[in-house]
Amino acid sequence: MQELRDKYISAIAEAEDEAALESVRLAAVGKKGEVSLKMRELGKMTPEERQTVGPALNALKEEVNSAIAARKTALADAALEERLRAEWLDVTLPARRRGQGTLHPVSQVTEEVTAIFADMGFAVAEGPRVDTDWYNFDALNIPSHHPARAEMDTFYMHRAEGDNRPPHVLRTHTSPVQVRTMEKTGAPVRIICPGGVYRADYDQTHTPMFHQVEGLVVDKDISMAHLKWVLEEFVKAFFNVEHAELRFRASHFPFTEPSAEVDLRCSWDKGQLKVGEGDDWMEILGSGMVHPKVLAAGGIDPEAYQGFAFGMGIDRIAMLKYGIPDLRAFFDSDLRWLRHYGFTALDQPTLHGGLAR
Ligand code: 2NL
Repeated sequence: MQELRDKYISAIAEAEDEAALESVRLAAVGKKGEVSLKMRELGKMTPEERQTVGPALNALKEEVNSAIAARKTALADAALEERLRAEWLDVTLPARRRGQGTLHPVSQVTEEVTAIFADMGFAVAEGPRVDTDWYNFDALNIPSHHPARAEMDTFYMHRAEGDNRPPHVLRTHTSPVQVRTMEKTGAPVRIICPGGVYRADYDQTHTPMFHQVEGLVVDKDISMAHLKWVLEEFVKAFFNVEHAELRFRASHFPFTEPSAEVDLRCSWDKGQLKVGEGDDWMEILGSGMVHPKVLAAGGIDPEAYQGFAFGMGIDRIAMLKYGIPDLRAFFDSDLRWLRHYGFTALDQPTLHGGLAR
């Protein structure tokens, strides 16, 4: 009995896999197994013999079965360990081969503009693309009857029949983000707001979604001189030139007073733009001193604070800087275009690393 036990216990310990273990089980306690056959011999024994051998065989059978179960668990654990080792995967590795994807010029230029203004102490503010018509229009001194409201070709969100609340709109500029920021933080404010905006317009030079960056500075004793310096610094850094000349042309926006459109001295040589020299002027942005009503709408006392603001088209300045001829191609998702005009994702613009490539 002891021999039988030692034989099977060591066979179980030596079984390398489930199949080997199953053969040991059949040889020991299967229908024709050695232990089972011994149990069948109990009938031929005397009652006295049976009383000692019977319980001993039962105990042996039980010991063999539980040793098999334990070995089975150990084998399964080892198999799992092995699988985990063999199938180990570094999920932090890039999913695609490097160098396949590129940064869209809009993303690249947004990063460039952000780096330049961040260096001058501006924070980036973001907000919803669907907003109330109060934030998009009324707060910006554009009341319902104002022609700009019609001119802006606004996309209005649908309201259920009988729902007479004022509508939500797709923001037509990023100004509502600036109003929200004034409300939230109060003065002083020093932010830029880059992002997508929407107007129902589609032709050679307009797409129904495009990108804008607006800037807002509110503090005590802010004047147009500050605006002029900030914009000059921006233009020099953005176009990588030592010298830039700006021309402020009187204009009109509902949200600024006075207002100015800003032109940049440049030349066009064989379709190549040169900034800071030449006899041409190119309009690059709109700007002005924040209208007192807009400050008040943002919860800021216009008697105590002033501000300047400006807005420009990201897609447009991207076209100028990188010589991209057609605006509509920006939003076609054509891989050949993206590979041609795209930027390396791991080569982000920084002021110290250089903005132009
Ligand atoms: C343009 C002109 C401009 C602003 C945007 C602004 C925002 C607030 C208050 C006052 Cl919250 N002004 N933004 C001001 C002047 C011009 O954009 O031609 N954009 C492409």
